[in-house]
Amino acid sequence: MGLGGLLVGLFLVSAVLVGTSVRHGVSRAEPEPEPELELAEWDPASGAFPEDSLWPLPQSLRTSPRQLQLAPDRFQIVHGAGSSAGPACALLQDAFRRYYEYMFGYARWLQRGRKGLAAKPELAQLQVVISSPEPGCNGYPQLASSEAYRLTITEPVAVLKADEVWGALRGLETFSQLVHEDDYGSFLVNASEIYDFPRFAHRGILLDTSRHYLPLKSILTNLDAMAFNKFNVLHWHVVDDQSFPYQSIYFPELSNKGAYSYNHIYTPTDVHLVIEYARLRGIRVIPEFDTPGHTQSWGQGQKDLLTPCYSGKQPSGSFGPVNPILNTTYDFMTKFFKEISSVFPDDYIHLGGDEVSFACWKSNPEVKEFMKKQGFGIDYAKLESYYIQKILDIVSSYNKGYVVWQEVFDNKAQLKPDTVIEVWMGNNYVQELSSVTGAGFTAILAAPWYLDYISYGQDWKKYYSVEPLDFPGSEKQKKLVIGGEACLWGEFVDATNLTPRLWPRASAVGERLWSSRNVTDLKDAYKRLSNHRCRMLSRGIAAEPVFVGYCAHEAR
Ligand code: CP6
Repeated sequence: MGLGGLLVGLFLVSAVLVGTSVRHGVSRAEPEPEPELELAEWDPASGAFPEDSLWPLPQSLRTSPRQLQLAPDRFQIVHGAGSSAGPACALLQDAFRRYYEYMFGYARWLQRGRKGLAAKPELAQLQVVISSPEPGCNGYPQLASSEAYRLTITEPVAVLKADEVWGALRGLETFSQLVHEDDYGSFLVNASEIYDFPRFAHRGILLDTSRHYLPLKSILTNLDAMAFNKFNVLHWHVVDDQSFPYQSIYFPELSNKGAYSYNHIYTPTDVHLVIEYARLRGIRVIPEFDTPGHTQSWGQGQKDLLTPCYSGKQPSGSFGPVNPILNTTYDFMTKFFKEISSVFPDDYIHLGGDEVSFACWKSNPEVKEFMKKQGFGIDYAKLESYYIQKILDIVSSYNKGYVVWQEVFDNKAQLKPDTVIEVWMGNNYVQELSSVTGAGFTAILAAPWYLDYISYGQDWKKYYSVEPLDFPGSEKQKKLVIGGEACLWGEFVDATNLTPRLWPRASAVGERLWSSRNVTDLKDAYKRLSNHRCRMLSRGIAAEPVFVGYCAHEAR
């Protein structure tokens, strides 16, 4: 973050809309006994509620009117007694430093020499306690990771308890959202008790780096914004028809020929950087290598990979999807996915499988011959399934799970029961969720959240009002929906408009996937989202306005 970002960060949460709305009913999913905290009703005369800028709203939240003051030059975030993590945990040390900066910015310099604190009790420390020894600080977040945390803010110390470091990261974000600066430059936090955990385990953002190349910086900035919104999966749609920016170690010709230029690539170093930056924020990176369709760029650097299309008896000179009838195709894919499986540490790879056009396969006499031999008749969906099943077998031999777009399920491919189906077609997604989970498969919902679509007005409300489990099905089926993704396809998006197009509209999806099902009040959400957007702005994220209004920090 630049100097400007830090300076505006100082004046952050004085951006409050006066609290006229009713306080939120928050769920109490909490199994443990309530701690002893004096919790009076909030006094509306005092202005804003402390939770007025929380986003996404925690599962359980109790705040008291009792305000504690933080002195930037004394306040510390430290490892608490009994924590399985200590100062050797680089992930937490880095997070402590980051969140200190978000809360105080340059205040620690400006406040040197300030007189002692006013009559308010001081909060001296935030102690972070990790209870489980696994996965430690060097592991990667996974689908089954715990992101739960408990945050107890009382004087003289606040305690943040989490099973795993991932929960501590989420709790640090929440703590930083509760600390606000008053009109006199004091940093205050209300005594509070929060117990929080995500409603869905998979909360993703799809970025498309093929239609337009996204500089590394854009990707990293977006990872910051994801952490501010408690997203935990970057679905990296890295290659597609238009370009192949992934620099392969085994097959360098793919990007040499298929990238927009020699510079429009992600080197192995770049890829590692993205993965590590994401890990430090508790974000998984799931790469998508979409085949057999959407592969025009692959054909540039890998001879005979694509199907030659015919016009009449002659090859037309154009190419179609990956050629599913050649052994060389599978030799290539075996090596290629071996590399991908070792470069990307996540347990899952996205294998695409969407929008396969059969026209070219139909035109090719050798493909026709193959269809006959296999007994597929004229059902090209069978040929697609034949191809996909071979790819799935290759990838599972590397001990990876896989995500595929819904057509792979719709075409009735033989799928392993642990296949994850991503539902993207907008017309019938409610029924599709029923069918996918009815067949026992795990599902991710993307269909209602295509954020590359824009329209006049506050379309965040439309994204916010989606209820992912509102489909006909049993409790068992509902449990199979592991989450959702906000997709930002890249046809009309590059580094100039990526951030404002995503944020804060994706924040609406973030809260839907994190918070309790009953958090649906648009008026309350509007107030919190507007404040949250100002906070993102002050942290260096060029999030667009929710609607008319202002941010307090921008006038300083
Ligand atoms: N690219 C790829 C796309 C889309 C898909 N796959 C897409 C299709 C329709 C809409 C938006 C995006 N641009 N590879 C479908 C998953 Cl409306």
